[in-house]
Amino acid sequence: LPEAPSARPGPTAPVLPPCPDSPPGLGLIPATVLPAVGRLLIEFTSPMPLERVQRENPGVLLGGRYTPPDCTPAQTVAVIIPFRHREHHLRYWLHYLHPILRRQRLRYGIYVINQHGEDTFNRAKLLNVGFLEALKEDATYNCFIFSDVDLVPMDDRNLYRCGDQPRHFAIAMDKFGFRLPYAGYFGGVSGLNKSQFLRINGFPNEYWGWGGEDDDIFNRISLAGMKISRPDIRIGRYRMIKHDRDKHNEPNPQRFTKIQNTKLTMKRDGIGSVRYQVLEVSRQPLFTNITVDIGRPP
Ligand code: UDH
Repeated sequence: LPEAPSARPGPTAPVLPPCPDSPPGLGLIPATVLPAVGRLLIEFTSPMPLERVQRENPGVLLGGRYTPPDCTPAQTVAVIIPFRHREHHLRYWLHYLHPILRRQRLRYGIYVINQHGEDTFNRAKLLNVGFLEALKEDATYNCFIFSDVDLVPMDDRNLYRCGDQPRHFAIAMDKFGFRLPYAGYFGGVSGLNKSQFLRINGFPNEYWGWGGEDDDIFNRISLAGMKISRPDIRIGRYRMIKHDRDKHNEPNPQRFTKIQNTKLTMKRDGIGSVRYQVLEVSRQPLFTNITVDIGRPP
């Protein structure tokens, strides 16, 4: 009988070379031979059916996992998305990001951390949950990219990888006129490796509602003696999907005083103190959905 093909590489399987530092083919409009323009065409007009995204990304495995077929990546990247009631944004995000991440030759998984219920939203706490739950799924994750669901990079040379300092990716958003809104801005899309994340005790759990948590994270990084690394301003460009303010994510009036106290709070409030209950883990074709009860503001 012919031997059944094995999913696991046997002892004779070829050893793939390491993935390149600068993956070839980036900066080109996909599937064309136009000269390298760097920019991708990003628009959010017609609705994006998930079946189409699935069809166009056959290499992506259940749960939104991908491994390059032709090389061995240095890192394993968990992309963590804080989420509630943004299904149509998620479809665009998956449509644009899967091809970009594949072209970047990353080994990655996509984790949508869905806040259960209708209590006040808490972005940073969801990101802490994403860090822990991704590691439960795969202990080899060593790079964590935290991305809002409505932000799509306009240039595929903005590599979703971690480096020797925490990385801020979304530095030139359309809504801010393609500039940093202020020097210490760390919102939108950011990335830390496992040891950088643990060094700052993860993210704060006590920012309920909109705003401040990204500044608190910036403070944690500075207080830990690290520096933010950023791409070139011409490369770190993003389109944001336009939306109205969400329900139950009103601006947090405490944010201004809270960010004055990071030095005190970061020791007790963070990845070491996060309490939550996972209600469901569901492996979809293009992402893993984790629905979680994170409680409510005191
Ligand atoms: N998010 C959700 N659901 C929510 C709230 C937030 O999924 O109900 C997530 C989502 O990933 C989003 C991120 O948290 O991208 C950040 O929240 P946000 O988009 O509300 O923050 P942003 O600063 O917008 O992008 C603020 C409101 C802008 C109103 C503009 C009206 N023209």
